[in-house]
Amino acid sequence: MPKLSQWKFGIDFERIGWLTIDTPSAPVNVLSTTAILELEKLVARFEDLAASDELVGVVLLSSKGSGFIAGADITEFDDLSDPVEMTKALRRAHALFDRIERLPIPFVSGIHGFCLGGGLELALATHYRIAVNNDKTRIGFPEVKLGIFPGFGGTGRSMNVMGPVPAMQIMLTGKYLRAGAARGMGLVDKLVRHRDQLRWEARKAILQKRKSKPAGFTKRVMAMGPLRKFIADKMRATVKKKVRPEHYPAPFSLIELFEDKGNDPVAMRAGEIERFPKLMDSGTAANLRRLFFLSEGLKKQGVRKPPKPKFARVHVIGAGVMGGDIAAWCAYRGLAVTLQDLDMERIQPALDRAKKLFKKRLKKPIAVNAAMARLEADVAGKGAARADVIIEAVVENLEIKQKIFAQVESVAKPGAVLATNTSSIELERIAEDLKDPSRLVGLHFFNPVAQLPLVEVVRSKVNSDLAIRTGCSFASFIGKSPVVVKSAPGFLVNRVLMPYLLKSIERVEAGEAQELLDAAAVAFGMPMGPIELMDVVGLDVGHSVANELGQPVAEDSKFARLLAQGNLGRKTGRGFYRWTKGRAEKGSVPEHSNLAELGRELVQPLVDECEVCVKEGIVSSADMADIGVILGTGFAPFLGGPLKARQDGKA
Ligand code: 3H9
Repeated sequence: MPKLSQWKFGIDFERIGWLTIDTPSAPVNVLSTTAILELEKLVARFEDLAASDELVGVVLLSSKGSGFIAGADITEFDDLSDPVEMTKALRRAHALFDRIERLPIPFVSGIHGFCLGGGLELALATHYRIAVNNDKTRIGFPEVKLGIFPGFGGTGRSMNVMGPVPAMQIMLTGKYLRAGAARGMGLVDKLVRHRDQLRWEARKAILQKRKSKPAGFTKRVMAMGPLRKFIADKMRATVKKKVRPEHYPAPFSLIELFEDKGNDPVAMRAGEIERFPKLMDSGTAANLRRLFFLSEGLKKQGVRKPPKPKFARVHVIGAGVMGGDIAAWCAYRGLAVTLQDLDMERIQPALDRAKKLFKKRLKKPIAVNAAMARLEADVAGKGAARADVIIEAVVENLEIKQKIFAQVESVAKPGAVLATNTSSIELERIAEDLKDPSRLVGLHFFNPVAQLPLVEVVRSKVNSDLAIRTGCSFASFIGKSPVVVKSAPGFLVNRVLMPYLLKSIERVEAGEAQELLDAAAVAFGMPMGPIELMDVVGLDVGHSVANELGQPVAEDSKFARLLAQGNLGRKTGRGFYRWTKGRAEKGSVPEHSNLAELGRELVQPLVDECEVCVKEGIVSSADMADIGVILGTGFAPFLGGPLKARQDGKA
């Protein structure tokens, strides 16, 4: 046997070979260059052993609890961006995966946990796939989120077993499938209940020489003849609603490849090698990779040393939009939540909204009911004494907040997190009357809570490092991304957003068409234009944040008039735009020679303010500003964030 650092291999008395991947000193398995080189040697050995009848089949498993394989090793991608080197590496990996597919003995993959990207591509090159049917299994192609598409033959192979349309859908969206769905779509051949059943089931599959079946004719026909062009056009139109080819070329390149070669899985694979290196070499891919690692870094801000905090119960005070939605989100994520307000009339709308969220996300009535059972109305506030985390989200009034925390502190468990969702009051003042002010942190969520991933964890002059870390741990625990910010007006996101929104509104007041400015910001890469965004945020909210930042709205402005008339934006059906069914009614966009350049001009105040925030220590680094602003505002991820964009001369 060759010397192995990434794999383990042994043959049992039935001549079945057991191959285990175990990436050294890493929490997840990845297909690094070394792993691929070692696998080449292993496969050569399998070929010899199969020829001499010493091996009747191979089972591929993972030794890690986290899952099967999380894909190719992204840390190597910067070194692989040279197109010539990349092409060589791809050819080599393709040749290896083809040899695996051609082995004369059955090769079976046993999948648990994450099976992603290159990991799924390797599993697809094997002859039969068994997956554990539990909540942890996630199977998919996240490559588009890294600015590329599957490059180890996954395009053609997934189309072969799933049919071209479902395969394209999972590659274009990067969505992960659970085991049941993957089985239903043909990506997986067999399900088992527990991880320890994988070996037995794989053994049976080898001895019975089971083989995955290609997708049936009705599925394959979708990629034949003129139908393929029609489907490619539809896919392009759908993707274009979300992203632009000049910003995110990967999904468009994949659709072109499908349009060109989608009727032939083998040609599709060859086409991958031609197109992939260009994508990998793009600024978009480099920036999205950087964001992946920055996001990974955010997870590390929590408590590192034992005892690690445990989160089972959350108590939320204030059942308004923010408090109610924070409570619903925590219940959705599996926590037991009590929601307190003055009476049931105030709590009921939050429970109704929570039910809508659970129905939309969880779908199955049993799961919806279970989530509803986890969310309890608590007028008396009894939940505070049992909670691991207590979040206050009442009106922005210092005295009320101080009173609440004085009460809460007297009943809270010693290690419980005390958090405020304030967006404008200094933490130091809220903590003034606390016996232990070092406990209070800010956990600033964004509206809509279910959609926006960022939580600003607010560091004051008095809170402890442990309180901050525990706040970060909690945010990560509920699936949000924590960014630590200094307690100062607007923290990071509102602070950088407001000058951009207000300057854009000034231009509208001076006579420029709001449709033009909004279209320009989108052409630059923002998810929505500034005027539309102000309507979505709400003019009342915008007004109060502007005041808090010392940038009050001029009294004789259109903004002030709309506000006085109660035209607060989307929520009232009228703001800068009229709104019907949640959509802004926009007029046509006036001609402009360079929309993206105009958009770039519009975002300057945001980028300038980011620089100031870094200088003033609102966030600890330019990287934190970039990831925070992307997560909080959707600022052009393909540009890597405002400061990276400026550094690259793009903003
Ligand atoms: C691909 O496969 C392309 C191919 O088609 C063709 C190529 C030519 N590489 O997030 P965690 C690290 S593209 C390198 O805390 P979790 C991660 O940085 C790849 N490192 O765990 C972290 O390191 P550290 C397609 C990786 O349970 C550690 O593992 N795959 C990779 O919260 C633990 O991670 C993806 O895009 C990787 N592929 O989440 C999946 N994956 O401890 C990317 C993880 O030093 N990975 N690491 O900070 C993920 O989305 C999450 O890590 C995962 C686990 C969901 C798997």
